[in-house]
Amino acid sequence: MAKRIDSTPKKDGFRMPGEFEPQEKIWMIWPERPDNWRDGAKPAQRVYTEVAKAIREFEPITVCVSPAQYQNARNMLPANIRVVEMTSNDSWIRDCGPTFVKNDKTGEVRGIDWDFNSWGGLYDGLYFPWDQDDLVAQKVCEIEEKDSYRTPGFVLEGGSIHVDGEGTLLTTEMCLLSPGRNPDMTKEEISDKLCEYLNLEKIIWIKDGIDPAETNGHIDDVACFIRPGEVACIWTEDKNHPFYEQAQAAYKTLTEATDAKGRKLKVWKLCLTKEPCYLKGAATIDSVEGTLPREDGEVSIASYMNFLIVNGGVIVPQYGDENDELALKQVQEMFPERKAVGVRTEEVAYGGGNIHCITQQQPK
Ligand code: KQY
Repeated sequence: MAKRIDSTPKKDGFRMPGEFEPQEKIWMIWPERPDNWRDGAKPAQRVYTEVAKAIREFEPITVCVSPAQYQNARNMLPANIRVVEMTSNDSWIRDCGPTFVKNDKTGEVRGIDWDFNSWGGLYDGLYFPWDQDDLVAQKVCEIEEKDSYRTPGFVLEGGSIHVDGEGTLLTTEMCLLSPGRNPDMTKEEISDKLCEYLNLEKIIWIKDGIDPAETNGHIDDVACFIRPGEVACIWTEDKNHPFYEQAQAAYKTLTEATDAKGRKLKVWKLCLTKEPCYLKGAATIDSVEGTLPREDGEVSIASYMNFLIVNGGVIVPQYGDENDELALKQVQEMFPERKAVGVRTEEVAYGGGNIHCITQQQPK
């Protein structure tokens, strides 16, 4: 039986592990909504299947699917991938699913069920309603029989944070201080909340992300911990690149930062795509009130930083860009002990996300 716990992870001795720590499994949600995904989500379903198969080479994976898509997903996904029926509003489990925390003494894993409001609620959220997405964390914890913490009134998405598992968190001011999340809380109050729930001593604030219109600048497009004391950061020397300023500023912040243990960080550079990823097939995306109109040629945010670390591997987004090979090589160099595997995911970028934000890891 999974219970709600009326305490905080820090008080109970739980901490959020780094993504590079051992994992039990990965969770995904099957894409289907035709007002986000082009061509009735069929190309996205094929790409999600490729991502799921790549992950399954390294560890178990569960895919959550609506009743309407259950049979299709079950038939498209290999038998060694678990499929469970679950209603949702879209397919972004990193953001609406639970953040798992672990007690190192007992080995117990629990979930944190943050409030989810579609990346900004009625202020600048991406779709309405989001009530079913907001239930995903609770449902995953029920299925896994993991007790969970609730944070009523406190909005957070998993893609807006990265941790080193040793007391340090990376995030952006653009996202966490955005008016659509927790407008009545100060930066200090937000920091205190994160420290209490994720068991942290230090937050490194990067100013801006690269997708203000979608997630208000999630950190997972910009930088992440690859192991304690070491981070990867987007990088370009091309002054005309649309993300030049953000990459330079993030790199400077990280090279000047120390972590919770007082270490100076080793910062690895990860290239950006040479060319922006332009949306194609916008005319096949249903137009409905309450979602942003879409047009061919608009820039889809495509960052190699949105890779997923799994047991023994790293699943790296590829976009058919000149820099795909270089990005894969750079990630492989960061993780000599893991196998870097590229998967073409421009289709996911057309829907507003990438490998990291369509997956959630459950620690061992
Ligand atoms: O975390 C993400 N990148 C999700 C973005 C959702 C976009 C919905 N169109």
